[in-house]
Amino acid sequence: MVFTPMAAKKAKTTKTTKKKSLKTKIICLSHKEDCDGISSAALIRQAFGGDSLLVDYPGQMEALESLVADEKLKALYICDLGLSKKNQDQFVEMMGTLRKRGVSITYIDHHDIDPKITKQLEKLKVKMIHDINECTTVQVYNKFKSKLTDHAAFVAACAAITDYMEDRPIGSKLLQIYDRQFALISATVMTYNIVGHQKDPDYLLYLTEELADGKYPHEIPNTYEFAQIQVGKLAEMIAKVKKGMKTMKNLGYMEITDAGASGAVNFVLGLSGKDVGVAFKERVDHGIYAVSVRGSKSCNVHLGKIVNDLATELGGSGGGHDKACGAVIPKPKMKSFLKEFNKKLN
Ligand SMILES: [Mn+2]
Repeated sequence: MVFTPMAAKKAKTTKTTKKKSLKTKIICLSHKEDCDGISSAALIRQAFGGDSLLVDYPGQMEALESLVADEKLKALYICDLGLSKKNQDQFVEMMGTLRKRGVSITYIDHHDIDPKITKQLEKLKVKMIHDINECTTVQVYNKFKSKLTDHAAFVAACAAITDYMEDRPIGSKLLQIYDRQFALISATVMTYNIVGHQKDPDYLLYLTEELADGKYPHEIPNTYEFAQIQVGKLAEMIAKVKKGMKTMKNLGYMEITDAGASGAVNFVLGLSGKDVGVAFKERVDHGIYAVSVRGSKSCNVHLGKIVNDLATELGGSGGGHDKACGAVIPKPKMKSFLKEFNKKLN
């Protein structure tokens, strides 16, 4: 533009509207630890563009704080991140701050949620897409399929498999489109790449982008080789769990030092012969334990709800599904957690 006094005047008068148009950012905050979270972020990216912000449960509120401070934020999608008694009120407060600024918010999830919190979020006009019977990606697909490619159905089917929800009404229909073995191996390879790259945020973003671009896991370089290495580590884990696992009356448990707790927990469950398995790993820099919990098919209590209550009582946080959940427990309280959890399972 030629700079004339006229243009300068015009620029001045449009200053207020210019400030408004500074709000340009579209962000998807999603769960980085599993296929459902990464796949949700990929489909939101395909449908709406924008950037993905991938977090784990301990990092969830910190990331939200940075978003609350971001004046450029225009639209926020929050995927596959369940709330707990510890953080739900602060979450509502943050959503209130963002809504006051006119940020459009969509919350998509399938974890157990306090009905009181749902009501408060709905009152703030947060768009709630919440169904405990379908994984998050399947819900994202179902809601926004008009903006998505056919490949997105495949990504959603993979997420359903890894969240043990491929037998649900919508999830099972999506899986039927594909050869079952093809979907299973793709979902599994994707999972091993996600789990093995938890400390590599750039890779997780790259994976999200490739999925959003319509790539299959086998088209992304080295995914199968990487999965093979992860499988080898898991085989070593079986031997370690056999040796190091301990039991109480109602659960098996083990402290993990050299791998993720979530990779070991299914072995603790299976090899202990109990209906509940617990694996935990210290986060040295945070003074906490990251805890993973799994229940067997015959476990008939809602583990996510029990863990949410108990973790909150002990000054931590937690929650999740009936047979798969997690918690963050302050280091000195870990023994009490195991003892009390065992009691509550009676
Ligand atoms: Mn999920």
